[in-house]
Amino acid sequence: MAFYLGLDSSTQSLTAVVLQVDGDARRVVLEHRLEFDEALPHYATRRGVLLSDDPLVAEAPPAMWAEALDLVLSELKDSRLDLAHLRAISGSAQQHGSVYLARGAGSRLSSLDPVRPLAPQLGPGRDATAFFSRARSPIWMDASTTADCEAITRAVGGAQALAELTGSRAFERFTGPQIRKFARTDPGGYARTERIHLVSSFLASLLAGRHAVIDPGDGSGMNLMDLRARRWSPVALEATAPGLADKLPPIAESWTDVGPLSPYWQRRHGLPAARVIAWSGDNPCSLVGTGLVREGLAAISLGTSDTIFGLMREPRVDPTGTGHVFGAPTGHYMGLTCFANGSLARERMRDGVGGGWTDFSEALRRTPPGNGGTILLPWYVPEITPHVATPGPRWYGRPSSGPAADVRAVVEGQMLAMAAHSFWMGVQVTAIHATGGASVNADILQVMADVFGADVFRFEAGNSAALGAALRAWHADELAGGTGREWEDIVAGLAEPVASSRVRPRPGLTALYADLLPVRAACEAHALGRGPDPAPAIEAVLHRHAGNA
Ligand code: XUL
Repeated sequence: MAFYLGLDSSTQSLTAVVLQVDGDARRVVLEHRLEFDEALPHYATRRGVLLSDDPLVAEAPPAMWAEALDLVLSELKDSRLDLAHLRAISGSAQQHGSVYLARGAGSRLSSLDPVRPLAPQLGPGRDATAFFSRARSPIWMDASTTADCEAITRAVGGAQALAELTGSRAFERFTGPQIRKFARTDPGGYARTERIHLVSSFLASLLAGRHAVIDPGDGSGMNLMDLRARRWSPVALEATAPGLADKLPPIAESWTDVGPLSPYWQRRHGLPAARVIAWSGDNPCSLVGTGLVREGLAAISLGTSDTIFGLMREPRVDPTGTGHVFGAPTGHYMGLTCFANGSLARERMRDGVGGGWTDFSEALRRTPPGNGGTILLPWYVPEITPHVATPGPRWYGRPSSGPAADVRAVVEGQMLAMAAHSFWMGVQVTAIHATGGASVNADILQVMADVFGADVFRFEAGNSAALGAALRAWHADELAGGTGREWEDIVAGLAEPVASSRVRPRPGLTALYADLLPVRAACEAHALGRGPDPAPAIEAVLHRHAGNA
């Protein structure tokens, strides 16, 4: 019998999931969460983020993430599990955030004192040198690096060239632009930096007591990694900051054994010398934690923002520059596209039909698929995909017949947008795992199934990133032990959707939506000032599907 620990350091909390494996039997035996604001109020974060005068700046204290790790591992001791059986630990962390360790950090990592808690040891040392060369870490919500994005893009030869090289065009929250800003605005701090870690590799380093590697899953969120070669791109490094190659950890596969849990954790928390497996980003870990270990499966998360992601065997890059390609922890790739107008837009229409989700469902059932030719681009807030800076919904085709039709317009508008903006992944989707708040609504899932022409299953995601990390720890331990297991076997029975939740596509309606897709694309082009009035195209589709729409 063996235990595997998966941790997820997200924006607001640290979650632990313990997986018990006994032969072929596997089950989750512990789930535990610590909220940063509540458990560690002395860092004065709000939802895990430090207050800032500049609305574009978003930072968090790296010492808080370390202290949370110390607390959660001490709390594990209080569980009734016999952790002598703990074989391996891996983790997941919010992507893109960076941690700056000062000169001498490597030796301090290896000599942590088990008699004292961790956090005070990460302050200035006996010789008054700081452990961090920057006390506040920029995180994924930061949008303050537009000038750096532009400079990097220019130096690398344009947005398309950067996307082809690293998997994404330059994004403000990505680590390369953040490092460039730091080197530019605090050259002294940059010079004092021995190692720049991601949140994921920083926490793995604390556990192993030595600088850990960065895995390709999280490395691809930096605008610095050559996506295909899975190593740092000299061109991107050069475009970012001087001497950067010497400050970054090496990139190594996601199943890398970084070393045993360091003496600090063994002595302080009574843990065994378990393997520390490379950590990864939360999205790559969720890919495993939602069971998407083969091409053809996609996850759609319907939350504050809507996200679609799935595994890709080949690194195809989005030519429109809105999607991301990350490394997948399986050794493949993953595509991810994010839409800012998710639940807010749905709630707006729900309020129009009486304010309840039952009314929302009822409206979907009462209105015809295709919505009588009403097409909505639901850009109530600035949109990420496609890039829309000036918000405002754009209506096309025949006027909406009222609040119920508005409900259908928002759901169809969102599903058609997700289908349109995931074609670039080049994957024929046959099944979708739907997660997030709105995925409990079977009528929304029916539209999803009809638009994608794929079976849709509800997935109770819970702690999918932490579960993915625990499964990765198990996978890596099996590999290191020479046994090895197929990914399909690793996720079986754990990272699976609710079997009875299957929603099947209706072929006639899939044909209708297939015809509406280019029409919606024409509406989008028109709204962005790049195409003619789509009205004739909408009428033509209505005519063709007169019985359905
Ligand atoms: C992905 C991204 C977020 C963070 C959240 O590109 O920025 O999903 O990883 O933790």
